[in-house]
Amino acid sequence: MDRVCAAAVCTVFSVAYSGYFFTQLARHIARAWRESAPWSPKPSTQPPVAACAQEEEAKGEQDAHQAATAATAGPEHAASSSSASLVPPAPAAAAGSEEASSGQAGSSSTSSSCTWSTSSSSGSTEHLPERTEDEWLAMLRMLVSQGDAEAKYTDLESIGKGGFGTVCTAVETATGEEVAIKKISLLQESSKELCVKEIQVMRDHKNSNVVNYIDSFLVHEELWLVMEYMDGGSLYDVIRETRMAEGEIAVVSRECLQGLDFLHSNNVIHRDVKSHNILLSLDGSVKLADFGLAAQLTAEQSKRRSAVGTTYWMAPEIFTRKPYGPKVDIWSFGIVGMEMVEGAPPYLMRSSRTHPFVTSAQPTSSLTPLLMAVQQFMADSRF
Ligand code: 3AM
Repeated sequence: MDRVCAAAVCTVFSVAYSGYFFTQLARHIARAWRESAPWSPKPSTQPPVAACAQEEEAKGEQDAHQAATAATAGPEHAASSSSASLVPPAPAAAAGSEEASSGQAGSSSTSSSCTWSTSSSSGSTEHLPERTEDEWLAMLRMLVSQGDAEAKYTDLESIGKGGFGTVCTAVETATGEEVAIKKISLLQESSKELCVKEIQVMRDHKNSNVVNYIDSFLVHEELWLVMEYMDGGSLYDVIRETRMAEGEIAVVSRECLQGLDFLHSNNVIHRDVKSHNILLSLDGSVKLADFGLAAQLTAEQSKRRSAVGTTYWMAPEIFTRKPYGPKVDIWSFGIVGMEMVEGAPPYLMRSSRTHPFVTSAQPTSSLTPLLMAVQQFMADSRF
């Protein structure tokens, strides 16, 4: 049964990976063909759509930067700005700030794994203007709603904790709707940047396989990110408590791959795909969550280089500090497939069992005769 499940997951993984590869290849060929076609409006190294997107991206980046700077200058500027429209969808992150070691202790309950994002000192793939903490805060102020969240939501009950803060269930007073509120402390360095990105990605990429963003507020020193409540818990909980049947693994795989396909077709890389970040509802819906480490690719920045993610799920190109794209999420999802079959990602227990060659070693005292013989040999050879 294990083998059958492993084969099923491997098949899903390889089909997804190769499907992805061939889709990209087909797009690449189609683009090259369009550009070389005699009726092409004018020869260009960029297809027209991409050139347009590039202009908008650059403009958006500038607008956001100006808006952030204006808002930093004083609250009246921020108040006079219409909120979301001033901030472009997920501008590519500043190398220094995105990469700034967030030390975001993963929400992972897997003791030896960690979620991290570290600075990439080399490479030109992520070189954009660095923002200060104040600028990120200004952007955040423009993204969030102005109301009194503590009045808008009642009956808050904590359902879990992560490195970022806590997640609560709550009831929206006006509608009686149950929601989940992720409370993220803004006191930690880089947390404001992660909050900005998480809001932007969730707000701008709504899909039936992505946890639905509802609203956000600044409450004292916290961001309250209000989202749909997923009453079935995380895939991690399911894996930890049960053994999933083949059909269940297949349906979860299909739903997650649909979510990833949606994100990737919008040039978003999740960068922290793992069972903890896949949430379920009792009605059977399966959704990707936790977009704090997500990256928006642009025409100018079609690859990333930051070492970001959670160790056991991380694709080799991230570890080896090579430029990478959306395929890293497919690798991580392959590891999720292995979690669903085997209950844990590969190598989780590796640190407590080393290779038999090493564990069969003699005690260190067994080296003494060897060292004495060497010394004797050296002493003899001196005469
Ligand atoms: O601590 P556990 O793993 O039980 O699944 C998430 C995690 O639960 C849960 O909050 C905990 C800390 O991250 N969680 C996060 N977002 C959620 C949501 N939208 C959620 N649970 C339900 N709905």
